[in-house]
Amino acid sequence: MSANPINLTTIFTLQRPRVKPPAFQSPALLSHLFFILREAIVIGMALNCGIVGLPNVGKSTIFSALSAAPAEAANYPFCTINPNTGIANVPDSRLDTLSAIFKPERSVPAAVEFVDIAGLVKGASKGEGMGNQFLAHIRETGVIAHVVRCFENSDIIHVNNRVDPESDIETINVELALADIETLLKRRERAERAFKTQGASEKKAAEAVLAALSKIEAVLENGAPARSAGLADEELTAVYDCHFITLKPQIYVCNTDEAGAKAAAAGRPDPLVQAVRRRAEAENSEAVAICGKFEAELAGIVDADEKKAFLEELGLKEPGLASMVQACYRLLGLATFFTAGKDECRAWTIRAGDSAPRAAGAIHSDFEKGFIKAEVYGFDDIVKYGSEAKIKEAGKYRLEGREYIVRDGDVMFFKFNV
Ligand SMILES: Nc1nc2c(ncn2[C@@H]2O[C@H](COP(=O)(O)OP(=O)(O)OP(=O)(O)O)[C@@H](O)[C@H]2O)c(=O)[nH]1
Ligand SMILES: [Mg+2]
Repeated sequence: MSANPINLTTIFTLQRPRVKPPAFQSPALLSHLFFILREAIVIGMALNCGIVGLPNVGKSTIFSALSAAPAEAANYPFCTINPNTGIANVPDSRLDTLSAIFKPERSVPAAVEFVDIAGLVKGASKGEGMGNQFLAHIRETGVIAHVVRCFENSDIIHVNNRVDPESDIETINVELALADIETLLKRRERAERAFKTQGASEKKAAEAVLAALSKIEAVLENGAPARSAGLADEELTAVYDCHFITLKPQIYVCNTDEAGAKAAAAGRPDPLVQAVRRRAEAENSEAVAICGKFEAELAGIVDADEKKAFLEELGLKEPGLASMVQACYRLLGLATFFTAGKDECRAWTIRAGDSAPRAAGAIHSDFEKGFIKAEVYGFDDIVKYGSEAKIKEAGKYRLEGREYIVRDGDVMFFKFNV
């Protein structure tokens, strides 16, 4: 069999076949669906993220900056009454560097989908405010970005009339846990009914669901998130259809003023940001500090030099939004590899630890099925040597096989047979 290199651009224009979920018939099928959906996070839209927080903390401002889409942002609580979905590019300066070297016709970053919902308030799960009805819109996202107000401004109303990140976080997390308890109770009722009325295999499935639900209930009742229940894969599969919000990884986004973002960039976060960081660390999560207002203005600047000058004002190397997206990647255990050529330079999202054929499958399933080998070099190599020819001369251009575990930042070219 001879290697059959394919012009990647012809593949990129192909429509990716949509994965059709199997019917919910048996635990095995359900488990299959769970893994297909987990795959979809990696293969399809790459990553999607739901934005939560109290009203008026800057969610829509950050959302607009992310997607450069006009979500309404206004100085009154509950301004957002319709969920907004936007697609943002994953900012990655490595892709810019590759594009500067290869000068391709197009440069395609990875994408993240963001869903912005109305602010939640204390009592949301009992119908207070407007946020609760929108929680459904974030149930199917992969990660939650919890925006916390860390800027003082007496002109911008805070629902509790004081800027207090710790108490704000508690309010939101309790509401999310209560929303999950509501889902849990409904699911339990269904499982109990199935247990009483159905045949042996359905009984067994219902039993598995009930067991997983009681583990989750125990933590939720203590105000802790479902993810702290430490469920095994089979248990997660059993309750997959509940889409528990607190089962998703959550990052905290401190919305600071410009001074706060500057201080955080210089490694001297202010006390409000520090409080959020402590909280995030205690949960094995991450907190990023960004100035939503600044990021929204930055997103409107097209000229690269002007953008750079604007960033330098805050002492930033890249937009704060980049650190937010990167934190989501880390939490979800995602990684990036690149394809680079004259036609196109492109960033692809995979799971950290994926093998070369799996990475090939992120481009097209045929690449994975017919995988023969991959030509690989590291992003650092192209920076160091300046061209693929020089990388080859230096003996750094590698051929890797099926077992190769892709490293974040690898530049790859796949050879395959169909
Ligand atoms: N000073 C300052 N104001 C900000 C910042 N971010 C947002 N704001 C202002 O705060 C107000 C509320 O911002 P939004 O983005 O609409 O808040 P939200 O969290 O989406 O609010 P709801 O949709 O009502 O839940 C707007 O007037 C913003 O301009 C910031 O970083 N600094
Ligand atoms: Mg809003």
